Amino acid sequence: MPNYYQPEIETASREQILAWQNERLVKQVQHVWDNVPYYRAKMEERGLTPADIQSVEDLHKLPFLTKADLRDAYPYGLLGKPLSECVRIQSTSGTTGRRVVAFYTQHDIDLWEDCCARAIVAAGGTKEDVVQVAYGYGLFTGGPGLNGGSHRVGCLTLPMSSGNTERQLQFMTDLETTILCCTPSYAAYLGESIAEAGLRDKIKLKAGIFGAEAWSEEMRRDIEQSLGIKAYDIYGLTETSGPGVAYECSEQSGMHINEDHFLAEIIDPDTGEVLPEGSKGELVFTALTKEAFPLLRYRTRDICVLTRKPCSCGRTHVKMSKPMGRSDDMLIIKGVNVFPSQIETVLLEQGYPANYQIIVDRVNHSDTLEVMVEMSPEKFSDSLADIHEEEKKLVAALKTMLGIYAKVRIVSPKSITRSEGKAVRIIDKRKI
Ligand code: DLL
Repeated sequence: MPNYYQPEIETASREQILAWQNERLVKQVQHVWDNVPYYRAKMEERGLTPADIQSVEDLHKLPFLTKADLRDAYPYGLLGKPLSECVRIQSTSGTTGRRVVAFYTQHDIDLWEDCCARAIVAAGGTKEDVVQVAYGYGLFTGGPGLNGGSHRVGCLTLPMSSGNTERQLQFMTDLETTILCCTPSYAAYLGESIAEAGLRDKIKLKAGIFGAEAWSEEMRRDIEQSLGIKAYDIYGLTETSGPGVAYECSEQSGMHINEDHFLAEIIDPDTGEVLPEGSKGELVFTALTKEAFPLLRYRTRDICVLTRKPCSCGRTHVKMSKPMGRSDDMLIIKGVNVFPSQIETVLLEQGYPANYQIIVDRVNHSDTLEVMVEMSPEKFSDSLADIHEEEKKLVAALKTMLGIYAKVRIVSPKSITRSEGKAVRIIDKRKI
């Protein structure tokens, strides 16, 4: 039995989970009312007091928080504990506007690491494992989160951070790493590098825990093949601690949300209306146990579906689908909604690697979409006629998926820059 499986929590009955959530929500709303004037003012605007929130049923009455609120309240406006009780910050990689800074008490860090430990155990991790953490360390939550979780499980933890691929492979082979944690795009790159270096026989990996960016089922299959592992998804965001809000189990059909800590809702992104279970919409989280950064009804912008279908692993916590893109990542091209994940699905289905870029521009007042993808070594051809034929096939497949024309450019292998963290896949020149 793995030493960090928590069946009393992870397989608790729905009634038990609801009882925890009701009790914790009431307590958390009081905590926020007493300590976060920014949110208290939002509640007062609606004529609400903590007495109006008696259970999860009342959650919908509370106002939302958005990234704009985090920016308004930057840096200390949403803090729920005195600074003297905070021991850490983490921050988003945000490229525009002010960064989002999240705060942690020691208690918050302990709970965060518990959540990451559950993810490692769900991927088959035990204290016998050697875990290579190749997410970035520092302000990004990936490295510190999985590092903490790995310690809790008792694994030998390699705090590699991202990059320096040669050194990653050396440690992976010398120390016989069994579990790899990094972004899926970096995992794919490591897979390529292992094949190139002829190291496949020396790799002892059995599992990978990959997240922080969108990745398709086709990409999962490619990574599983190239690394000879089972690849598990993990989800989270800085605002709610970091990785470990939700994670995949052996069934690999959605990620169990740690519902004892995070209360999830799905809303219509346009109206804010709460949608019934099984609907596709924007994921909203209420942190039930966080002290220093206790966000209530935080809009993630991630679009997904929640399901309570029984899971073969025995866990009872609700599952979220892979995010189907972010409502703010969705491209609107000639009035048509295009999610980058749809393009990735077509490319991988047609036998191309996940090394691609989407370039959007506006020419003569009309939007243009171009997809640049690397030729896979198996399809390598010097013949321009062959390449042109292949491009035509891709144009047709993309048209079927998206309903609009996309120009396709097949480029030589290795010509698109590899990513060690989150991949940059979209270049929207309309915004530049
Ligand atoms: O990416 C935390 C994390 C680190 C998650 C390591 C998993 C592993 P942020 O930098 O704040 O935090 O970015 C959060 O990344 O709102 C999603 O849009 C996206 N994201 C995170 N995990 C996944 C995933 C970390 N498994 C934002 N699939 C989120 C798709 C993901 N998108």
